[in-house]
Amino acid sequence: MRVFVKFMFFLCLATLFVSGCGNSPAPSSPENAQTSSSSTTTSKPVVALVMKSLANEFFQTMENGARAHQRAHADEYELIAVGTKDELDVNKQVQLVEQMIAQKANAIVIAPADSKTLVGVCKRAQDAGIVVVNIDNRFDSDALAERQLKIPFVGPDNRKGARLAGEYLAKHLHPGDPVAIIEGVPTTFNAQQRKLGFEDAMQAAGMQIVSSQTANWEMDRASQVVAALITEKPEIKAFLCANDSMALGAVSALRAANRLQDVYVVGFDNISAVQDLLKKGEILATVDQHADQLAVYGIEYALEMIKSGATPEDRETPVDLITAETLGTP
Ligand code: ALL
Repeated sequence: MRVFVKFMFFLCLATLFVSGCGNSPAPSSPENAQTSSSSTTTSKPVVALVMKSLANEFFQTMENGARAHQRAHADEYELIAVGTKDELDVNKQVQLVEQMIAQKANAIVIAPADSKTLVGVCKRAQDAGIVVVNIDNRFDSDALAERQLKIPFVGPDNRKGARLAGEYLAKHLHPGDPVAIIEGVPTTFNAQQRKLGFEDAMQAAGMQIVSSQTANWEMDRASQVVAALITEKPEIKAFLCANDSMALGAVSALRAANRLQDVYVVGFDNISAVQDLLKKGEILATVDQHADQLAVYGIEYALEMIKSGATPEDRETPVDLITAETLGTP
């Protein structure tokens, strides 16, 4: 029976590429399910990687890393990789998890767009016998406890990562200098932690945080927020951005205001789009959280859990400071 269900599942996925299937999303849209598979009938476990905005290079890198891992372990599992169109589409992510439950994936590896909202649907997945692994952005511990849920987390210490970038920035500033924080989506644990890490570093070095505002992880929003701030508070000496998309937005606003030479920007993620700017000194630092490996660690956990039935401990993944020096720029 199970083999038949899996057969129907893959048949359905194959059909997607030709005609669409039920109310599943259309092929080649960001949220579309694309399976890395060499056969259509299999008894291999199916792992679903559920990401956030595929418009963000961070998640494209994550997906590429996961696909490369699947190709190297093609005899061990099948991979479905899905994501949303933009950073705030939490409901779409809930639907994607529901879709993976309906398709009877064996495991769901999820980077939640919101630390609380996704907990309910992940509980439904677990109740349906699906292994769930939380990567990148940690679920809210109270929301998990309320539902008596145990889901292992695989991801970095975001506070530590942000502190690294803040400490490096502090060496380029003078005590008392005014700085601003550009936050990610405030309902995500990693955005909250990065804000705390930036604050730790700025307070320790005696800087003055004159503003802390969200730009929801998004480049365009960050550009607007920074443009407004630099007009309102032209004395700001640095913007600490909780991801690189927002650091890129900050740079574009500062360039437009002709302030790029005298205001520092730091980011988080080490996406390739910031590399040139780091080398040119337009972004001072970022933090590599190894997007290509993050999902891979989660997938390995999921495969282990499918085999053993046990829930492993949380696993901390590395964060590294990236600057023009670490990139080898003279
Ligand atoms: C977080 C990631 C990245 C990313 C952001 C945008 O969960 O850790 O820093 O830029 O999501 O969705």
